[in-house]
Amino acid sequence: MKLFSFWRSLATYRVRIALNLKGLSPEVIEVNLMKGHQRDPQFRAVNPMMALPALVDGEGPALFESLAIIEYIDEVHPTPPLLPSAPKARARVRGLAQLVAADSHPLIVPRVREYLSAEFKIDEAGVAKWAQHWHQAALSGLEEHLATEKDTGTFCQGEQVTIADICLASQVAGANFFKVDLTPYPTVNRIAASCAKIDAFARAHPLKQPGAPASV
Ligand SMILES: N[C@@H](CCC(=O)N[C@@H](CS)C(=O)NCC(=O)O)C(=O)O
Repeated sequence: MKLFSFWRSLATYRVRIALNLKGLSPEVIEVNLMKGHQRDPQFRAVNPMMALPALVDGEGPALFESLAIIEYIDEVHPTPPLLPSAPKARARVRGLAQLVAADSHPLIVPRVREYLSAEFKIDEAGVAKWAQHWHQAALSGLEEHLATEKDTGTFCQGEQVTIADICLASQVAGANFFKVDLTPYPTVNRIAASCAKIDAFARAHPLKQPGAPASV
């Protein structure tokens, strides 16, 4: 198994957590997003969207999109399960996960920030404000769901670690990268702290990966 990865990639962080939870250790191939290596022809042949992560399991082509990869890992290695069994609980977990991975994260990835600055001449402070805004939108949505819904427990869905917790952890790591104040989101913070105590989450953290700085 080969994982195309970069320390700072939040989507790859999600997949690393899932792999760790399942006890899988793929070979890691670095694609340096800060040097634009995702646009090199060799990686474009792996993932035409020129985005991380990509996972090759046995024969290619590579799998792409973090949530699709995580569900694949969960289907092939069902223990421990990353989705609850009840249909409504599964939909809630997928909804919380997509709030992060589909509604917020795509707005703050390098290609979007680079386009804002190159095409619209938005300065560094403006791009940071943009990223903070979309982080806050997702964090507010998560907080409202998690603080008010009875299914919330130690984790997003009761006592089971699910794909929603994986996504929540990536949202909080990204918020820290972009210096977003997390105090208005106490339930998100509490669940992120519970996740951080689990070795599979701790080892997967962006700042624990080869090439990462001590802090950002
Ligand atoms: N929706 C995708 C996001 C993929 C994505 O945009 N990944 C970022 C890193 S977290 C990336 O590689 N971006 C490259 C770029 O924006 O140029 C997923 O969840 O896998």
